[in-house]
Amino acid sequence: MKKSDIVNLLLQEKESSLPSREKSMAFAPSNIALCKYWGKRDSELNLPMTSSLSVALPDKGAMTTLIVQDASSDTITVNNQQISEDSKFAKRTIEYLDLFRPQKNWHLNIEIKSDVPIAAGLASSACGFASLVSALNELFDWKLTHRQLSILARLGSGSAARSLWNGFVEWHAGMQPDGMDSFAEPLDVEWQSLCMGLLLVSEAEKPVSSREAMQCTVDSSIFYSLWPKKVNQDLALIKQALKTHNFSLLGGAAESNALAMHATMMSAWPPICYYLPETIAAMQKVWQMRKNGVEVYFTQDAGPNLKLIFLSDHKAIVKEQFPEMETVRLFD
Ligand code: 2P0
Repeated sequence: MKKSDIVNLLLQEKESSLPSREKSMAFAPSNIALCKYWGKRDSELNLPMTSSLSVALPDKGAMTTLIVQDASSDTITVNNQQISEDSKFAKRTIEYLDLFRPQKNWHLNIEIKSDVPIAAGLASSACGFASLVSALNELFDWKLTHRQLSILARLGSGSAARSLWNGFVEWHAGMQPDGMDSFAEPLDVEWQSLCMGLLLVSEAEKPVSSREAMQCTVDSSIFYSLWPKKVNQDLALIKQALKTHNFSLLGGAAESNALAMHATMMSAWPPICYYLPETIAAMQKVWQMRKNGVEVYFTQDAGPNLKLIFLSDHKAIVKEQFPEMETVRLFD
């Protein structure tokens, strides 16, 4: 099955394929997975091997503005800088837009304002595609549900399926070959005292994209066969922790899940290692703090940066240990 088949399925009942306005805009938050998405069962439709669970960063995301333009191609600007059509980022965006063009010669000016560095393991593609599909929904007045938008966002980037909501979100792996049961949903949980801190080790573009890293891991790591089992366990623990506000359970399961994901990468061939020396040093500091009775945990995505997880009572002491950390808002 192709991406275009899914788009046709979801948009077949829409009366007109032409946009109902000239301009639209939409914001989507980035999201940090507490239980990770790592590996696909279908790489055309970005169907995951397992479910995953994230928390949104409502102040870190992407605002996409779309303006219909009378031109021979699309133009893309990111934070007011025009992006070359030949760049990886532009190619991926244009290819995604091709799925929705009413006519071949129909083009857009796409302005993306992003609070997160592109491709540094801070979910820039998640908020990018989620805001893009939400802006398309406005432009064409499709009136799609968030669940349907989650499916369309997934076609751009898997983790984008989770970026349609604030708060905790679970992306169900689903089982159908067409992926119509692989969408995300918000969880009815709030946790005001839960804090997250971004520890930027490097903003440089990652040497291996998460897409390539995931594929290489699935194809070559002997440990990958254990990953679905690990996710099932961690997902259950994390959901229980959210329900009961059990912070030790949440932090432990999230940290262990991230470490296990990186272990599958290191056992891939060619090996994939997103750790920098500073990443390891920060991990050791976190472990030392826990030994000293300060409950702080970390999670790590496909990049060297860490996200620290702690409760508001410990904010001052964590900040003292990691002065360079940026605390991000999770809830209103
Ligand atoms: C996650 N990551 O759950 C995991 C953890 C990175 C590490 O989802 O190929 O950019 O576009 O579906 O979504 C990053 O992978 O990959 C990611 P594609 P995506 O957040």
